[in-house]
Amino acid sequence: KVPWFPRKIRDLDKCNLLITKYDPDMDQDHPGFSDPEYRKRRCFIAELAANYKHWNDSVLMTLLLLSFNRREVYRTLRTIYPDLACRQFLGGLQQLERECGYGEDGIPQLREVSAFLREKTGFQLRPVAGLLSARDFLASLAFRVFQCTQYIRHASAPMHSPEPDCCHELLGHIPMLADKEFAQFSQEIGLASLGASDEDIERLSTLYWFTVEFGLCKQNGTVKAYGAGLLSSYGELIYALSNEPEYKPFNPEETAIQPYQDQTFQPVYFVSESFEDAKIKMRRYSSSIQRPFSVRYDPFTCSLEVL
Ligand code: H2B
Ligand code: FE
Repeated sequence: KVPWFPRKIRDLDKCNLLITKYDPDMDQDHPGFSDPEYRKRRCFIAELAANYKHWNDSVLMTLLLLSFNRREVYRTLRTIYPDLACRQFLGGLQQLERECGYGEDGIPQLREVSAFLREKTGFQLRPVAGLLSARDFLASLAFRVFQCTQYIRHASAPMHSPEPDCCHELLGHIPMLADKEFAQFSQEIGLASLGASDEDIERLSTLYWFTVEFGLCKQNGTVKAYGAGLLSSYGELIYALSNEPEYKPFNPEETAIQPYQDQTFQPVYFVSESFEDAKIKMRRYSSSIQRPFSVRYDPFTCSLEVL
């Protein structure tokens, strides 16, 4: 039996299964666990995301959040990007600095960032209250929708967050989603996930993890970072590009079954020759996933043709 999947962009309103194990109300190790003010503000932001509907984006806001640590996160990471980030990331970030209020003093608004992405690659943002199930998260990518958290990490731990937060999204993901080739790569992982078995979702999640989150790629003979988990973590970005961790060439069959870590740095990273190369390999892998139907995305109606 084929699991339910969204067929039109409006169906993403139903892709809202949250995984609460790392949120500040559930996880005793969360830096905000014993801060009632922080938890209260998080509830307020979570409610905005929960009430969001595709046809009514009036709550697509950001960071009303005045946070003390935002400046520190931005400044620290910004200094190491020129050496360690891939050129697509640097290009996207520069445009966001010019056009969307990115910077030490700016508070980018999600509505504006979403409009920016739409012009670049057709990606758009929708707010989400926290970590989403892999199936729901991947499904939205099929429609070029990126589920974006709106809250910020706790001020006591500016360099680390157990869950995705707006620093991770805005610094890690958004600049990459402004690149056409990368946007295509992301959407194709999403399309491959629709109606897939739980086992295939698990493998696609692992692929997502080692590419979109922790991927490295070769550029002009050196290795650079393109994964958002790296580009939003000062410590791991430096570690990943030091000579400590193991590197393996990106190869979907092997990458899909590599065990991974969400609590500490990765012991191994996968290096792609280029996005073009990663996309071709990923396509070959996706076409080997058994489904009793095939899907085609119609960009005019933002819906799927299921054949
Ligand atoms: N949910 C949210 N809100 N942001 C993410 O980056 C995210 C997610 N990543 N759910 C997903 C899971 C990823 O780890 C893969 C697809 O499992
Ligand atoms: Fe992420």
